[in-house]
Amino acid sequence: MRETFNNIPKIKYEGPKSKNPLAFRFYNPGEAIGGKTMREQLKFAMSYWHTICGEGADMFGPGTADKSFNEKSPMYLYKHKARAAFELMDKLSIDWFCFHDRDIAPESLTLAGSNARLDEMTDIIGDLMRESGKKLLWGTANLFSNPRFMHGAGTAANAEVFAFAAAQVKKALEITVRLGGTGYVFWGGREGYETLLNTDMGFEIDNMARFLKLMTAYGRKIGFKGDYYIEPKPKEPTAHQYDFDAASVLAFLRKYGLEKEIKLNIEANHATLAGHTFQHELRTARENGAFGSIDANQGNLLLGWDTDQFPSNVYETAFCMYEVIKAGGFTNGGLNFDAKNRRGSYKHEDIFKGYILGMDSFALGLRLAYKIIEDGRLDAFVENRYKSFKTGIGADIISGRATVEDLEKFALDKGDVMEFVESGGQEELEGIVNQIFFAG
Ligand code: XUL
Ligand code: CO
Repeated sequence: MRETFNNIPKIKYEGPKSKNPLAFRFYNPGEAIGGKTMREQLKFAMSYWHTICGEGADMFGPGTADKSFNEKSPMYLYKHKARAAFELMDKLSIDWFCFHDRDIAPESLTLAGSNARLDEMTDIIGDLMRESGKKLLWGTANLFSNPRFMHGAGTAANAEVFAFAAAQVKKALEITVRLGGTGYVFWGGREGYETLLNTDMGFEIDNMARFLKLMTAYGRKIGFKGDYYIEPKPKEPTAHQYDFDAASVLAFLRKYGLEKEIKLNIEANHATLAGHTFQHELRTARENGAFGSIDANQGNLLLGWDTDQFPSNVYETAFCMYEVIKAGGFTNGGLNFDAKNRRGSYKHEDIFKGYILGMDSFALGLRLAYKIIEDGRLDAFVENRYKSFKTGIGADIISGRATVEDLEKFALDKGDVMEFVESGGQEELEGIVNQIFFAG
């Protein structure tokens, strides 16, 4: 088959000292860490939209990267994109991918026409998957680009748009099932508002729940066995997105009885846009039994929008992998690089360098997370910090035996409790982290 990235070799692991820009320095797919290979632990996925479709357009100018692959007719172009996607995954040893319906097949003038194109491309992608052994981590529907979705999809002010969105997700679920997808993502797209002056917020959120109930039930009816995820995001494109962060999505799911059916897909840059750390969002998901999958990227903290950069911050990847390990690892989820090259990194080889950076950063993160756990000082500090709840009055609080009167008697007897209060030790702990990371 004709190669698309013909100047790029298969990327190999060459070790930390390699100066080859097209080699992994830390990601060694077959190496075992924590009883599983890095490949199994990290479950890297390619995002079809950024990687195969995104050309780097911004508010001030068109794209700089050529993803037209010298093809003129739309369906030839999308067939070429599919081959390029599988070539790229093969060369980077990426086993999984994720797509929106409109990434894999161009939209036609009618829904029926769009569905026919999707059917054709699904067959082609299915063949490429069988030949290569690559797998679909999750599918989703693009309910935000077409102008009909300007006021949202499930939360649109028009029932006609709600119906169209449902039909589009129905098809996206069907192709996800046909391709054996292990997940399906609901990212809120334009589900939110610009101003409350024109918005019935309660009604829109009720409709969002109606939409999700209909669609999740339909997926199960046609045999979808994987996980459903909501991907929280606080803003962009709308000023206020209903799926603001992990905690607000969990409250929404519980209000409408959807918490058993839908987990969370946590994205690093969405976390920071919400004013949280990536680890905070992962911890919130994990503590609520809702941890599912990850959109791996990194924001520019000086900017107020979703820059979707390839991750390079190893502190972030280490504490992300710490949460993943504590959650018991991925089941149906994985690490999807919802990340794109900077507009100035416009060459095909820059895509590979972006993925190499992201995969190496997560490989380092995985190695460092295990070091933190093996070192044990951080976990021991936290465990020890709450030790007063193990015995005496603390144990009575936990078991529910202690009454308010008991607590008052205890406090009166003690007189003052300041002598029991210990240091939070933040600086000591941050120093320990640096020691674990850099002392070899
Ligand atoms: C948008 C975003 C989406 C979802 C899938 O910020 O993250 O690409 O991951 O719709
Ligand atoms: Co995302």
